[in-house]
Amino acid sequence: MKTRSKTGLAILAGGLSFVGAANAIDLILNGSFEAITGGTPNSYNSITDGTLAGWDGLISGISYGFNYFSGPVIPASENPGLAHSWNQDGDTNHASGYTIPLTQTVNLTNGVSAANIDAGMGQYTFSAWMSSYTLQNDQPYLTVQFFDASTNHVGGTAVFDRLHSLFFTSFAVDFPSPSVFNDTQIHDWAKYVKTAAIPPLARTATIGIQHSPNGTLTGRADSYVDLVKLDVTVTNTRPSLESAAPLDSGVPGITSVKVTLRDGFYALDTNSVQFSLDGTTQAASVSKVGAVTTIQYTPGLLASGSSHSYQVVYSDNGPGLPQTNSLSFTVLNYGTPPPDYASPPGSGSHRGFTYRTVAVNPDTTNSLDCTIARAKAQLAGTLIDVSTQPPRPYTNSATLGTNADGSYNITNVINFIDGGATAGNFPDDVEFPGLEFPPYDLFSTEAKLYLDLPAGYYRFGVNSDDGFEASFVPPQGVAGSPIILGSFDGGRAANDTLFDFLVQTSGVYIFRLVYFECDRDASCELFSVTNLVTGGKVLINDPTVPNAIKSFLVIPPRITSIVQSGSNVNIQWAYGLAPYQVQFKSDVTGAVWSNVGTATSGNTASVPIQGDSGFIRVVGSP
Ligand SMILES: [Ca+2]
Ligand SMILES: [Ca+2]
Ligand SMILES: [Ca+2]
Ligand SMILES: [Ca+2]
Repeated sequence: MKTRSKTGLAILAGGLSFVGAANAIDLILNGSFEAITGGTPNSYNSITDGTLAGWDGLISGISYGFNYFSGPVIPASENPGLAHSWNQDGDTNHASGYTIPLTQTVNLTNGVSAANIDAGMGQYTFSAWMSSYTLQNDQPYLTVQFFDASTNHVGGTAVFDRLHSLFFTSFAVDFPSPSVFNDTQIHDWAKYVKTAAIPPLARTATIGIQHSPNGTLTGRADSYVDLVKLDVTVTNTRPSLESAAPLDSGVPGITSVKVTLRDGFYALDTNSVQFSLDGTTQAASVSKVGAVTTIQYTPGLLASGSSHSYQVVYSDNGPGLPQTNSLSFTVLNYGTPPPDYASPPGSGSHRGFTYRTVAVNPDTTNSLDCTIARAKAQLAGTLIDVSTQPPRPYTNSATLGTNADGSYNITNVINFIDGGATAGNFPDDVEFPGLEFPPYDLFSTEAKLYLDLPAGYYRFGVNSDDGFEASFVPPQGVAGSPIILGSFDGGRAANDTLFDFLVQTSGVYIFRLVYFECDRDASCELFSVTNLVTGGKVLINDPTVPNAIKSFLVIPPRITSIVQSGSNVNIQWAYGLAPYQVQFKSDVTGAVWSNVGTATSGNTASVPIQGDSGFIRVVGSP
């Protein structure tokens, strides 16, 4: 994705640190991080936890030549100097995970008079180069905020997040030509640029540099930043892009597109706004409050894994040409169970699900893989104990439930823990079924839930310590493979994995959750996210929550085999609750089914052939 701003003076997506103003003044002191002092000399020919004039907080540096990023260095035409900042922290104890920014506050009136700012004639161009360490997922995050003479916040907050494409212009390898943002160059040096009006009444601007709250932190932050600039100049400023969503990857299949634009000296003409999605003009809602115009459009369901672009074109009450902002996003991959995997909606009975636990003897000294494959073998009884002679499968040391397969019927929720008090998102955890003398290691569990799901788009989540795999499975007698929805294939502390799916046809679907524990703590929760925007979570089948998704223990009998044998047909069926009654009718429109034989607790029957055609069904107990 790229953001492109067009003005009457310059049309270039990247390559200019300011647009259309030859006399811009950079207000930032030491934005190239060349002269860090104090702290401790480090092995990268720079300083660790030093200070630098203008900046408030601790700062570490790395000299170019220690190239821990990917791709080329910042082009010489940008004058990157000899070093870049390595990490930055407003918290001198490093106790806050590098989320308290290193800051620099500048006086805007050093570049633009107060009268010009208040007339909307102060323009700023905020720019920086950002990269990160190739072996970790740390990322830098920059902000600029404006304050009036009484230090009240005015205007919006501009954010450069190296994880996101908003205000990204180009990678070093392409500079000064624009690049298409992508995740494969996530550790390359990338230039971000935003040009907009200084909000009227603003007197100071504060730049912040921190670790991206949208990334993960490993050890010391590797949030590489160089060439931070805040160029200001006087011009008749124009409206500019302030925010846009969605962006980049991982967007749900149902989403709403929202763009905000902020007026400059010239005001946006709301009647001029044109919005298009994937090249097609759409009737977006346009509203304006104060200086901010909001454009919103909600498309229908977007295909799994599909890529999209959207564009806003708008004019203002000045003499310039219309401006265009183009943005893009990609929908995450979501599962879609085939409609024939479902039993009819409302056909589930007896609230609950089955849960089966398989554990190795607690005093085993063997180590087992911490993987989904190990869990599936353990549940299938095929996991081999190599310490036995001859090697044979592990025996199950968990206490078996009363169902034929050793599972338990659970009537409420999956909110299990081994030995501890609480874990995950929901309190009131209980011990895993079948485990009575915690703590256990190296066990696996399987939950089977018959979920009554109205047609729609869903987000589920599993909070697990350690891993899991969630899938929809075809019922017996229906061809098809499991639809894998989400998984975590390894060890971790209790953490969420969210996954989306689409139900095309309302019905009762068979949902399988395989969970496994490796060592130390163990816990598992299964929940739905009731609101994709607010992220509210509800445990599946929670009897105390009216909008919880319902799970059932029983779905109607389903004939799995029908074979002629002389003057009979032999049928087999699965599911349902015994005793069963086989029934027949010769005409599909006939109202009356007649019983064939007497009720049976088995799963097979032989039905005499009557006439040229007929219909057979099996009815279970309520
Ligand atoms: Ca530098
Ligand atoms: Ca790190
Ligand atoms: Ca819990
Ligand atoms: Ca664990």
